[in-house]
Amino acid sequence: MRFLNAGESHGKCLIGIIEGFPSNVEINVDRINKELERRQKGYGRGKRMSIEKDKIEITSGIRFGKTLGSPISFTIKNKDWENWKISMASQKILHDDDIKITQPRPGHSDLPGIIKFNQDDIRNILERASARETASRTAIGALCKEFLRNFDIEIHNRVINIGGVEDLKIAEKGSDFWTKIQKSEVSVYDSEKEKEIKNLINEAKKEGDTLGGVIEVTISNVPVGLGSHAFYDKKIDGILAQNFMSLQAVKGVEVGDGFSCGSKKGSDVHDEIYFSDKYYRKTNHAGGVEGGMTNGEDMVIKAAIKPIPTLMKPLKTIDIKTKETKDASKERSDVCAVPAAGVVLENIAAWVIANEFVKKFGGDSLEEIKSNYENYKSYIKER
Ligand code: EPS
Repeated sequence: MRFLNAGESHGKCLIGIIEGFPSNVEINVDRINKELERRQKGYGRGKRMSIEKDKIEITSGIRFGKTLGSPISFTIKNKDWENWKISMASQKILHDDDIKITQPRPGHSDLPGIIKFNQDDIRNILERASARETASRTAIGALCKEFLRNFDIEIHNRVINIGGVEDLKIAEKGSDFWTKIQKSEVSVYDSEKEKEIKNLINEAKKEGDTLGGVIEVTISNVPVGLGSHAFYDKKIDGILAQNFMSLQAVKGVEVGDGFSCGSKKGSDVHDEIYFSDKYYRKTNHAGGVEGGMTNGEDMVIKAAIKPIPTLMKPLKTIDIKTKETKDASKERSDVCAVPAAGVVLENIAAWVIANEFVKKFGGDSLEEIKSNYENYKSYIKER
């Protein structure tokens, strides 16, 4: 499968196309819209989210609620476009030169972007760099989740750190674990930590500052053998890392114990192998990946999100027109978008897993893939 997306933050709409999606997959549009709604929420979001009400409009590839095997295309409207028709017009229209943004934000794509693309208005870079783009990637992932449902593959995320307040509690990981996290406004399990984090966000907002954090994504019921040890671009951890790093503001990705492996001994890092009907491990330091392949345990991937570079109390920068020291530009923005990023990462993971699944169990229709998958499962039972 492959996908393309397009759209500026304050343009008319976002667009996505997926090619190679199998036929006969039932698509529940309400569930896709629910994912889009989840992405819009989270404590610390700015005013833009009260303007938008993201909904997918399918324009091809689905008939009577089932995929056709032809390219699936869709749009998501930017309601805010009504307020930006002049400053984001595609036609050559007369406009005031004052609308140009010339004070790049440290940490943003502003400065490298204008140099690389030979622009003198930072808006020509920031519009596409904006995390608004992630609405279309969420929709693409949500379509993939519809496919993965057929194989009981589940993907969840939780926030384990915002601004230094950590929620690492997993001891009582019961049946309500994910439901409780989904209900939390900052995607944590511990309600005390939630309060602490919300206070921290309020403080950062007052100070004109922003906050980042760490997200953990868990993928369950993945069969052994997605990805491959045999070639660098087939290793599933490598593919996941590339896709996770491509999310705006991600500065680090860990699989399983990740960076902490560096200070441990081999005997504390590697998960011993047991057998009872099937191979299993009692620990999961590897995060479900060994040698670039899934090993049948839960896949656990973390991503570090830097604080958003748009500060209401701006950092110093250089004006690209005058070369004078100035305050960095301010755009309406979020104080903390970590919970939203968690939803996007879930859906990015859905894209990667669905794609790998289709590669491994290849076929044009859902039925064909299911039959290949069942064959593989019976083969695994014999191992
Ligand atoms: C963003 C800036 C804000 C965010 C936006 C990402 O938008 P605006 O400049 O319109 O206030 O709200 O996020 C979204 C629009 C979204 O849908 O997630 C940025 O500069 O990255």
